[in-house]
This record gives sequence, C-alpha cells and structure tokens, in this order.
Amino acid sequence: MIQNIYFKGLRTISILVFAIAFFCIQSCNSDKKQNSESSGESIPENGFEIVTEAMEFQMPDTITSGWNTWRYSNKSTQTHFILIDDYPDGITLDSVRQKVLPVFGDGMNLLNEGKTEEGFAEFAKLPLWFSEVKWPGGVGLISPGHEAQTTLYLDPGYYLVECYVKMNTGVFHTNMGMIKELVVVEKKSKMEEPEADVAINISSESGIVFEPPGNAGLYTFSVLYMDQIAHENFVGHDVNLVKFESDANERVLEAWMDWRDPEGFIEPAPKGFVFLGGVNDMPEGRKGYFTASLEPGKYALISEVPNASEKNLLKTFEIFE
Ligand SMILES: [Cu+2]
Repeated sequence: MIQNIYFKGLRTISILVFAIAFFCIQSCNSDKKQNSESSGESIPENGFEIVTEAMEFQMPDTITSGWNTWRYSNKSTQTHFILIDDYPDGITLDSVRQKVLPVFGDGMNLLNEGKTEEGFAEFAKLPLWFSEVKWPGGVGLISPGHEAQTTLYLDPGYYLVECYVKMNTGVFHTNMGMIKELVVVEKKSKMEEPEADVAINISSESGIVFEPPGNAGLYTFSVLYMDQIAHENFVGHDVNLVKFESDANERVLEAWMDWRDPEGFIEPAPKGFVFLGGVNDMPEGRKGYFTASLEPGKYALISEVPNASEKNLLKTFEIFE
C-alpha cells in the first residue's frame, strides 16, 4: 500500500515535471517568435539585394515601408527591369495569372504573327480592374552582368513585381515566371530619403529635363514625376540610363522601346548599348532615385515609350575624365 502511494506520487511528480518542461519550451518558443516579429529581424530595414539568374527574382517576400534601396544584380544572359504593380484590393498574383497574363500572352502572339488588329482586340479581354493598376516605381532596364541601384518609397500593402521584356521567341518574361508577390509591412525602414547629385524632372509636356553631370564619378539622380500619362504602348514614361558603345545607333535604341512591336523590347537587346538601371513608372508627384557610376563616354536617358526623341524623352550627354 505504502509502496503503491509512493509510485503514484512519483508518477504525478514526473507528469508535473514533464508538463512544466513542456510549458516552458512552448512559451520560450513563442517568446522568441514574438520577439522576432516585433523586431522584424528578418525584414530588411536598409534596402535589400535582388538577383536574377534566369527568369526569377531572388529577393525578400516582405520588406519594410518607407525608403528602401533595391540593389539588383542581373546575373542572367537577358536584359531585365523591375516594375512594381499595385492592383486594387483583393487582386492577387493568382488573379493576375488567371486573368491578365494569358490575355497579354495571346495578344502578343497575334501581334508577333502580324495579326495586328486581332492582337489589339485581344487586350479588350482584360478584366475591368486591370485599368486600376498603379505603378509606384521600380528599377530601370539593366543589362546582363550589371548591377542597378534604385531607391524607392513604398506605403504598406500588397504588391507584385514583374519584368515584361520579351524572350527572343516573343514571349514576355512575365509569362515565363518573372512575376512575384511583395508584402510591404507597416514597420518603417531605417533609411532616410537620399540626397541627389543630379535632379531630373520628367513629364509628358517637357520630357526629361536635367543638367547632365560633366565628369566621371558616382552619381545619385533623383527623378521627379511632374505628371504621368498612358503613352501609345499603354504604359507611362520612366527613366533608363544607357551607355553607348562606339558602334551604337540611337535610332535603333529608340525603336526598341516599344513592347507592342514584334521587334521591340525583345532579346537580343540593341547592339552597342549597356543599360544601367533607372526609375520605372511612377504616378504624378512621386520621386525615386537611382545611383550609377559614370565613366567617360556617351550616355542617354530614355523612356520606354514609342518615339521618345519627339517627346524629349531621349536625352544624350557626354561624360569626360
Ligand atoms: Cu526580364
């Protein structure tokens, strides 16, 4: 009897010890989880890296709001950019995959076959909510083997990032998988708004207006969107920095900047040009920044719109020693 009570007691103590240990492990774990959530240690606070090796964006899924520097390394063999999409509430990557990408894919296939009228008719199949998408910025075109640096301000929310340059087959990179969700949390980044060495104003009225730097060096450019409109290719104006090689013909570059053209916005990118980043489409009144190292030679700032030079959206300049 005494022995029985003794064993029962021992068993109760064991269960108690086990329960306490279990409770402690659980609560310690949840403390850890809470701490990491409250400090946001996995969410970048000073900008972040993006790498493309093929048709993907290797980058964080979640970033802080406010100013962040996007350091984009293009380790692939193709030209890319990053455009941020802000769709109306409730529209997700799945909605875009189901309702938007197939329409652009089919429409572009028809344009590639020379069926221009049927191609543009296809775009009428886009859902109504597509007309409400906003583009709050992104990284300009960047050539293979190069790095771009763009600093952007984002409000908290759900965004998509995409690249719609075309493969040599005429298929958009977006339809090859270059589209990704990005969540911007309430917590603010630690970054301040950058200071610019060169201020660029861009508008549909005056085009690209700036005082080009004269000498080689590292420069941060600000890009202020004085207005924004949909051009003939349905997208807004933006700023891309391009370096000319000796055999470069700027008419070829200009003609390439139209995704509707079966020969435009497609691999191979125009010969004799190196894309060095920039600031992708933004709404009126918004400002973004990009940083680039300029060596002696000829450069241009150009928008991804048809007939850029007529709109003063192609500006060339020379950099000296
Ligand atoms: Cu791409």
